[in-house]
Amino acid sequence: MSIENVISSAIIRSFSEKLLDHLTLDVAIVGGGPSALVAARYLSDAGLKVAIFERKLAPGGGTWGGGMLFNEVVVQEDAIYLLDAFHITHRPIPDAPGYYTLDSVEMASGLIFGALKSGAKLFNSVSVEDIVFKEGKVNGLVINWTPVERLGMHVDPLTVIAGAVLDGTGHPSEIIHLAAEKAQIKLNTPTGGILGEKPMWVDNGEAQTVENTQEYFPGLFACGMSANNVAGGYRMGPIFGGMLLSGHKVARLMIEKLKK
Ligand code: 48F
Repeated sequence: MSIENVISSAIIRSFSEKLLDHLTLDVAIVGGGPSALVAARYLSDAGLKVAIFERKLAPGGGTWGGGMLFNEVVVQEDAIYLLDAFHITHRPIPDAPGYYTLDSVEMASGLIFGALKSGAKLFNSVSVEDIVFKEGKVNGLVINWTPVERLGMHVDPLTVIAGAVLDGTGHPSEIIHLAAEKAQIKLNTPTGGILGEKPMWVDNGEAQTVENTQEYFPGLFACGMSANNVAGGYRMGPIFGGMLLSGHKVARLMIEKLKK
């Protein structure tokens, strides 16, 4: 075989094997933002089969650009153990004890590397366009290539089946929206619906991101800004401790549920 076709066939075979091996999952994660990447790492460390489906070419979500494209972010003391676990460098802010700055690109790449090294698989440029909903339960995801979605091509999707689904889609809570609207389910919120994100209130938003991280319907969890949007939490801008802690919390909740 020519080297050209050695390369092509190796890529096609290797990708196909990876996808085939991940059509049935313990956890299907939608979105590769910071909270989801932390969750992916701890879910995989617990021996669960995990895949992340990320719409964009590069996972990392809202981490890359720091604050207003200044590529630094802030993390508070409570979450520093997670930065250490991913070997991400941080520096104390001299006049604000308990707060640290770090390079947002190192954070994004460190979280991605840590999640994948733990065994989670990433399918990028893949958009989740629907859920599999059978016998009153969320059973998996309906996926398609992002370029197909973006070009509005009339191409049918494929599916993956999962023991549980994690909505890590950030501010829009896309998967919980789909579930609430299309499957007409009642969510585990005071109204049974999505309450919607509130404006900026940094410390409150950080605390609520962790509090709001939970199972919103059997088999359907949310973390990060998605959880805040579902439960009506405040936004917080470029401080990321709450996101990291939310990812760790949701991993613990999902492990507990799936190992029962
Ligand atoms: O929004 P995002 O970074 O998720 P997060 O973990 O973190 C939020 C922070 O970045 C920031 C913040 C902190 O102060 O407020 O916003 O909650 O990443 C969400 C990822 O999900 C992908 C999207 O491209 C992004 O990378 N995503 C969204 N919808 C879909 C999706 C979908 N339907 N299918 C696949 N990926």
